Amino acid sequence: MSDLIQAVLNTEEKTDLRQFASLLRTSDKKYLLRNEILHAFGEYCQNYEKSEQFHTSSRLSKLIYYVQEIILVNESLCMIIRPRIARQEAYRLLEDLTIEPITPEELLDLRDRFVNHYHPQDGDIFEIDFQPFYDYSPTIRDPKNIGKGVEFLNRFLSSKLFQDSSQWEDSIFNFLRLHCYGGSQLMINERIQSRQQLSDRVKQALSLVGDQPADSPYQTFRFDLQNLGFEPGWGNTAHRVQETLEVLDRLIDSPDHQALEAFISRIPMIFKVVLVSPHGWFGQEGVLGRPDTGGQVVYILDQVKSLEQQLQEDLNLAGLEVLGVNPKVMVLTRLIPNSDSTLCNQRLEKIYGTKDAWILRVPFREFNSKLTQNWISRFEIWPYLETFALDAETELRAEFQGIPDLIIGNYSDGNLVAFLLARRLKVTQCNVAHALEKSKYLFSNLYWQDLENSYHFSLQFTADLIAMNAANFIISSTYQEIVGTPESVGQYESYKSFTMPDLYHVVSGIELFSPKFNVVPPGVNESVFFPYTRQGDRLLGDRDRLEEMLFTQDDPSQIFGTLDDLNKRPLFSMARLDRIKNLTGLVETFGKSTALQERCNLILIAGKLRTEDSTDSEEINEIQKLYQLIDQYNLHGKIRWLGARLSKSDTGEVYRVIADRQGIFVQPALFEAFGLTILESMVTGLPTFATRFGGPLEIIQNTVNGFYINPTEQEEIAEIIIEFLDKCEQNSNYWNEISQRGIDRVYSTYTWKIHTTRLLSLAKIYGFWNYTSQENREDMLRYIESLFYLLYKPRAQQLMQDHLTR
Ligand code: UDP
Ligand code: LCN
Repeated sequence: MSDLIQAVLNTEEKTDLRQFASLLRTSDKKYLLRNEILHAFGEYCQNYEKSEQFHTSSRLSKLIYYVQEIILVNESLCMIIRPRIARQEAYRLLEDLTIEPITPEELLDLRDRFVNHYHPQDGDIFEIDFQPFYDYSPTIRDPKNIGKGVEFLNRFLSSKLFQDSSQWEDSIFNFLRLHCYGGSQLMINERIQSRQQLSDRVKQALSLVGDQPADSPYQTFRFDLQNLGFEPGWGNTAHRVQETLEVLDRLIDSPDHQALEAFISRIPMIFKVVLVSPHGWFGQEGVLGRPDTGGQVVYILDQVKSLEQQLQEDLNLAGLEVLGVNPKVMVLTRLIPNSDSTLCNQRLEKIYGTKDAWILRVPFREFNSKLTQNWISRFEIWPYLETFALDAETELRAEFQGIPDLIIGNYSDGNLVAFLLARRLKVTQCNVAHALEKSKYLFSNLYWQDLENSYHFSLQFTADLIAMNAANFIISSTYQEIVGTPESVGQYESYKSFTMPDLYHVVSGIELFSPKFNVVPPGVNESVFFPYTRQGDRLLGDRDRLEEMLFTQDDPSQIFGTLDDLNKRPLFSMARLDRIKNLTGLVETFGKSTALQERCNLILIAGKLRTEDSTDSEEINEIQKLYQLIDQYNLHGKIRWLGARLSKSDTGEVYRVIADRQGIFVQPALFEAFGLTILESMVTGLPTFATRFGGPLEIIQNTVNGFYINPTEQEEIAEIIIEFLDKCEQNSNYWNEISQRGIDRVYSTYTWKIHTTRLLSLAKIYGFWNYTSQENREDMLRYIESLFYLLYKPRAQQLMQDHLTR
């Protein structure tokens, strides 16, 4: 990148750079983000009457395109440049146009200085640096391959392992001996004593099963195989056993990484899984749409069902029915004694549609009953998590009659608890972020001290660093969740280097090129959310009831507004009433556009209608703002706002009722980590307009199967929707085309079957590599523990003291 700067300095564009820099120096803004920089450059081009070609294609414009931030301190102008994904460089530009590189450490100091928290006279600040722990582990080279960790790891480690055939055969032999379930040995027994013997016996077993009819059940030749040294786990029929043995035979003779993956994926290694999600209202009914309870709950409940099914299928295929082996899945959450008519005060709740999957609720210890008896915001729960993990361990051991094989953490708090549990139980830890708050709140780290009372980011970001580094593998819903896009920084990427002034500097918080990252997007519950055209699967009674509720029913207790003209096209949105969901922005967009009001009715399902019914400050603010906007733009007669909490099946039907009227779905969030509502509306067949900031950018292919909108450009949103409506008028099939392509997109790419097959295969392969490569993570885990005990815990205890005095 310094080449690009140099290129600017070597041409007459140098004068432009000087003028642009001096313009910035005279402005009031001293910290500019990318949008503001682009905007300022646009203004510069206009004021200096620069050509369009200069604005968009000059060397300077290219340089500006890569600048993420500009910080003005005294006379120097610091540019933070992101020349490509997952890479950051910083330079200081002096008035005489001298350019100097800035080291990451200097940059952190500079940021501290910017907020007046730089005190070198008091000594150095604590630096967190994870890089040394990653220096000896393999890393991906090409940023394109970030998020495809397991493929890389397989290829890399296989080639190392296969170099020495005896070491390789030892590894697979020892690994096969490990497996047992409830005291019964699986895969191979003590009749096979060495790797040489394994190779011979595989050939004998192959000839034995080769003599059986392909579909003969495993039971019929089980004991013959046992005599040769083979226990259950190879397959449920002669054909399946033969296939598995053949893969192993090939692996022993001429190993290759694909065969290895195929073989490991067949070994029954996972029977009991825990999913951790402590903070929210976690239940199956009456919880969605509450503050802190949205997509994460939907994601986990759907994932559990699919996971149990997939585990059962895998175990049956492996032939474990003979041992009566069944999988068990537990969702670990907090028990909330004052549960506001939900089941969140019940210790165990069976998950519908499963055989043996449960919600296990463990209460926070009663430190301050005013708090721990009630729901408390996710930003306040940090002091309770360590004891929660300890209590949960006892309960999980009792429920499983042993320990789980895999622990999946969810969100910052669940990932921290997953780390504590996995460390104690020595079990594989998988992380799912859902949404990392750091990038959601602008300058959340730089001004953490001002935000601490409301958000306690010092605890959350420390917990994130601990959990993401400790995890054996991380699954993300999108690529950009890890490393962003060419224009924007990824959620994990934002942990790479940052300052928490006066607390610590993170010099290297996470290795983004680590193979621990894997993109595994979620799916959508296909029995609830399905195309509106599948009339036979819809219940007429529900349809009519919900149609009335959406458009005409008079029930002020949960519905606000009446519609003057029922024939207008419904413009629908549904979300929790968080600031970031920006439903108020959508109302404002609608309010400002008379053209939209002439053609559409706005239908919202969101939060609550009355501030007195909410205890969440963001929700209260949003409720007030919504009413204020409705009055300001006089939207009476044009908007319906439902503060109702619908059952899941009703939610599915609501989208379809909107689609019956050829409506559209708009998701206007300022940032959306993934966005399950987008999958739901698309699979229903609703043309979907969703924020371009976050996951929707990967889900939707713009103008093919949906549309991007920029939530900060309200006029433009209205224009995009109106253009769509115009096209629908010109071409009566246009709505159907977009609708069908949205449906196809979800079925081809976002299903739970794809998700869980991948997840289980990852869990097995990471388990295998952790065992065989004997990767020594203990040094990193000890470092992580010291962060937990010396940094996190004292701060959590301090917060607890604050709670006790409230
Ligand atoms: N949801 C709901 N009722 C509401 C609001 C949301 O049932 O009032 C559901 C919605 O159908 C979706 C989930 O909650 O399944 C929201 O997930 P998403 O990923 O869109 O956003 P999150 O709330 O997790 O940020
Ligand atoms: C949290 C979010 O904010 C959403 O964007 C995701 O879709 C949801 O979790 C499920 O991962």
